Amino acid sequence: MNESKPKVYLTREVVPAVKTRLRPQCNLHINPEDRTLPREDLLREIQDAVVLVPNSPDTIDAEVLEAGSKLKLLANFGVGYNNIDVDAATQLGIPLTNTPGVLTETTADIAWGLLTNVARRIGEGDRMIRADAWEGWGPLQLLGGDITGATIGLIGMGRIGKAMIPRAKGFSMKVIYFNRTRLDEAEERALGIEYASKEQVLAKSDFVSLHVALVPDTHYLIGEAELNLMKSTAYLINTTRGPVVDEKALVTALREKRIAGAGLDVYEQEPTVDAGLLPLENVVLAPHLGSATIGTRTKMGMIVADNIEAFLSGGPLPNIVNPAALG
Ligand code: 8YV
Repeated sequence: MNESKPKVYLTREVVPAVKTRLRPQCNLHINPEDRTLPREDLLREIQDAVVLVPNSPDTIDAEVLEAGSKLKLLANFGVGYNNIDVDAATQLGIPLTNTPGVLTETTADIAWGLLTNVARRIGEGDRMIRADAWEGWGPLQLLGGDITGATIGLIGMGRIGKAMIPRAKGFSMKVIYFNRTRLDEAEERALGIEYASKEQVLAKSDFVSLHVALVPDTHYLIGEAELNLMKSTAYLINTTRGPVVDEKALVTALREKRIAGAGLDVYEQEPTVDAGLLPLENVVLAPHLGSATIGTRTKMGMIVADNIEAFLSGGPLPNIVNPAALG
């Protein structure tokens, strides 16, 4: 390791190909433990880091950024960056990059997996078999909701929201959507989707899938009032960020069967999952697996490396989120 080269600190491991690419160019340090970096370690490691590669569980607030007096780049491993105080980074002149595009299909796949799993009660069946409680086929056993031909409501129509459309069309579903900014009508026609208000999407859909970024406006986008608008036979799928849904309100809605079920990949206080969710059969719980494939995590790492290399060579940053940081 060449100590004269700039220190690049990764808060978590990456696939070997990414390390092979970065090592010759920098002084690469990686959290040696297979767990979220404790805050005191982050505050220590950032002191002499020139580049920090954070992950979504790391809180990169003003205190952390100010401790990084040499910090010149935040190369986030992930597309979402709600864990980073972007305004503070911008004020300190620290550019932030992310990894858009490469996890779109993978995240839509996990949303689809949760949707099929919860509607067809696969998790419940799996638990029944493992508990040695399956007494054989039954005509009324684990009857679920129909997917083919149902109506799906997509809330958020960015890359991942759009990637849900061909999946839904493959199941002959009607697709309605709500987005802060409506698409133009020609695009809606081309995609075969209909715009509706958030309330109408909630009221009309058999499946509601969330694809908005977590920003102040989308915090608790789905709470008690919104859950009450949904059909009692409908399912909620969340693969974006936990705080988009009021988890306590969701527990109540699921417990009281005000909705049929939910498929969740994200939680309000990860890795803590509201204890009320755990005994419920009508929810499928995944541990933030949205981008977790070998191919996607490799591509994400390569985008992180692209941005670090661009920074080291003084070139433009391909995925800068806060250009104002550069003045
Ligand atoms: C990542 C994600 O696994 O990219 C995102 O926004 O949520 C996930 O794909 C996570 O952010 C890693 O830091």
